[in-house]
Amino acid sequence: MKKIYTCFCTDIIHEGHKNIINEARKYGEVIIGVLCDYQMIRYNRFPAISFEERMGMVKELDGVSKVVVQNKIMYDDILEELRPDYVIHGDNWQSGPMEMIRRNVINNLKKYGGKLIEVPYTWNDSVKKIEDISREKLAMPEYRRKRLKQLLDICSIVKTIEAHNGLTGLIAEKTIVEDGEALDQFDAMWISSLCDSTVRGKPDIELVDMSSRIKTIDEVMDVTTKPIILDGDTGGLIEHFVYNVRTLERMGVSAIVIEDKVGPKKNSLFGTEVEQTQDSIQNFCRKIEAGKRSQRTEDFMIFARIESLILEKGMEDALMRARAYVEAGADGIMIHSRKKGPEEIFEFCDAFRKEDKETPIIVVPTTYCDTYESELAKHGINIVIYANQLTRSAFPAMEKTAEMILKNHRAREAEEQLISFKEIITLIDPI
Ligand code: SPV
Ligand code: MG
Repeated sequence: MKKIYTCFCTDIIHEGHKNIINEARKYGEVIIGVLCDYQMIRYNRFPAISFEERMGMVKELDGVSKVVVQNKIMYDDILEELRPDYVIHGDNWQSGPMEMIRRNVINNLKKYGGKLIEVPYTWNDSVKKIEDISREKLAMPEYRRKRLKQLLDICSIVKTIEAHNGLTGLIAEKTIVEDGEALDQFDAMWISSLCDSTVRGKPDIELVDMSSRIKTIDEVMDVTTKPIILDGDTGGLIEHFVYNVRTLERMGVSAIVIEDKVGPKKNSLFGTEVEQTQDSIQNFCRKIEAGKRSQRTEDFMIFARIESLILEKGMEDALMRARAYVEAGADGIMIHSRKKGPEEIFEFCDAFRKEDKETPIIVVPTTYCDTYESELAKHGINIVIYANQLTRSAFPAMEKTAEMILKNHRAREAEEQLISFKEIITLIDPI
């Protein structure tokens, strides 16, 4: 009996999958690989059901002889292990980022004389509806909210990018790259106070109020499924903070970061160039405690952001505050720095990790941008936030275009550096 293999990277079975199995059965016994969670979130989307449930779902299918775990998106290991006579796949991977995986399969099959069978990809209204419902489920508050905690369990470092409207949300949601060995995408989104203020032409001094910030979150949520971390500035008055925690939790936000400064705060990237006052440990702990008391689910997190290094108060102050904030119930510590190198961040993390192995550490490597994610992870950092790069790349591009049109008295010259609207709207899903 010949062996035929396919990998399922899905949390829902529709006629397309059944069609693959029916075709496969014509060639021999059907073995299905279920892609592990970590690889699934890099390659596709976050699974709406657990890995065990996905295994069970595939095991129940008619015509399947064996179900195995596929641990990597590339097929080298699994084909070496199983040596199937055939691999079967839909023909939808002949272009785009998945093409790299197809090439990998062909090369591996060549090694021992296996063959690739491609069947027409099943895409019709009913399959589209099932896929849409499955994706939309991920956008629902109860699914989205808990996803950050799930990601912290699965990923060595959760990659987070700033989004401040529907379009930047779509970029965060849909940008996917391949580097010849793997596919990659962002895990979560950061709603930055700096960018949310800047795109409105306002300073980052807690001037844009919570109602406006909530409108931004809603706009981003409307077109995305990835989890959201809100930059909550100082958190405001404790009496207001507790209400805002409830609202954010209900909306499906996963975490709020509050910084230990007295409002209205100024942006940390100004450091000591402007007058900024750090909150007392006691008062900030009361805010954390009140916020934690007010939330209603286990999913929502409050991260405490320490400004001691920004305000040049020293490492000991930062560590003392970290201890106190965790004690008060903070679910994570954001440590911020505006140094060009990561040394002081690493010093903090190494010292903190000696005492506390569990509490997530969050960093914002804007000034120390040379540092790779793998180095951050080595120092026990769990979440990296690229807090403003999308806004900073859009601004000079827009300014240059405006200048070109003014100088040339027409748009022809600017056209060279523009993409067509057709390309932009491919991001937008039709209903
Ligand atoms: C933000 O993105 O608004 C932040 C990070 O708070 S920073 O601008 O570096 O302070
Ligand atoms: Mg901010």
